[in-house]
Amino acid sequence: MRVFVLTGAGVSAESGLGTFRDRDGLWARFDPSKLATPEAFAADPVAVHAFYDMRRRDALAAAPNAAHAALARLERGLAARGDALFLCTQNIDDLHERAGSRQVHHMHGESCRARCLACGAVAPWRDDMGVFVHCPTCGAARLRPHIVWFGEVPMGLDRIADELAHADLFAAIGTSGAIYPAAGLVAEARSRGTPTLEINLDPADNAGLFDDALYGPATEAVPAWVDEILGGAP
Ligand code: BV8
Ligand code: ZN
Repeated sequence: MRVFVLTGAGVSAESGLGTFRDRDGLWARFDPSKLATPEAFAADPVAVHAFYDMRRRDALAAAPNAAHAALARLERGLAARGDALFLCTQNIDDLHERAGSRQVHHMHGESCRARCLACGAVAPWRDDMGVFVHCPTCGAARLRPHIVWFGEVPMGLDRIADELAHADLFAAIGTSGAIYPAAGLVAEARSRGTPTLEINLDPADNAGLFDDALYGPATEAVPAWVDEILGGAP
C-alpha cells in the first residue's frame, strides 16, 4: 500500500505555530501581498527578511507534537511491511523532520534554507537572514528564503504528480484547502478513484471532495488514525 499524506499549518498549530487563516492566524496580522510574493521581496527585502526571520525563529523554538510523531511512526510502520508513505507538506517549518520523518517533501519550501539569487546555491540556514548577508558559496549578498511565494511554482510538482498517480490512499491533514495547486490534489486523487480522507479541526473549503473525514485536534486524530492504519502495530 502507498499512502500519500498532505499536511498544512493545522498539524503544527498545537506546537504553537500560528495557522494562516484562523481568526488570530498569520494573515490576520500580516498582509501576504506585502510579505509573501516576489514583488514584495523586490520592493522591500528588509521587511520580508524580518518576517521570515520571525517565522524561522518561531519554528526553531517550537517542538514537534504527537501528530508529527505519529506520521514519523507511520513512515516506519509502512516501510517495515513493504508499503510506503509519501509525506508532502505545505509547511516551511522542520517539525516533521525533528519528529523523525525521514522523507518530507516541502512543496512550499523551508524556512531553514537560504537560496542565492546570484549563483543559485541552496544552503541550510538557521540564523537571521538579511540584505547584507553573504552567500557562503559565491560571496554575493543576494540571499532569499528558499520558500515558494504566491505566483511562484511549487517545488517538485512532477514528483507529487507521480506519487499521486501511484497512491492507494490520499489523506489531507490540517489544511483548509484554500491554496492551489495543493488544494487541487484531492480532486486529482478522486479522479483516479483513490480513496480520500480529511483530518482537520473543521471542514476545509474543499471538504466535499473527501470520501471520509476525521474532525478533531491533530494531536488526537492523527495518532488514532495511524494506529488504525498500522493495525495497532507499534
Ligand atoms: C502558483 C510559503 C503558478 C510561504 C505558501 C487557482 C485558483 C485561484 C488561485 C490560484 C489558482 N492557482 C494558483 C492560484 C494563485 C495562488 C492561490 O492559490 N491563491 C489563493 C488565495 C486562491 N497560488 C499560488 O500562487 C501558488 N503558485 O499557482 O504558481 C503555477 C502553479 C502550478 C503550476 C504552474 C504554475 C503558490 C502558492 C504557495 C504560496 N506559499 N507558503 C509562507 O509560508 O509564508 S502558501 C501557505 O498558505 C502555506 O504553505 C499553505 O499552502 C497555505 C495555508 O494553508 P494551510 O496550511 O491549509 O493553513 P490554513 O491556516 O489556511 O488552514 C489551517 C487548517 O488547519 C484549517 O483547516 C484548520 O481547521 C486546521 N486546524 C487548525 N488547528 C488545528 C487544525 N487541524 C487539526 N488540529 C489543529 N489543532
Ligand atoms: Zn551565491
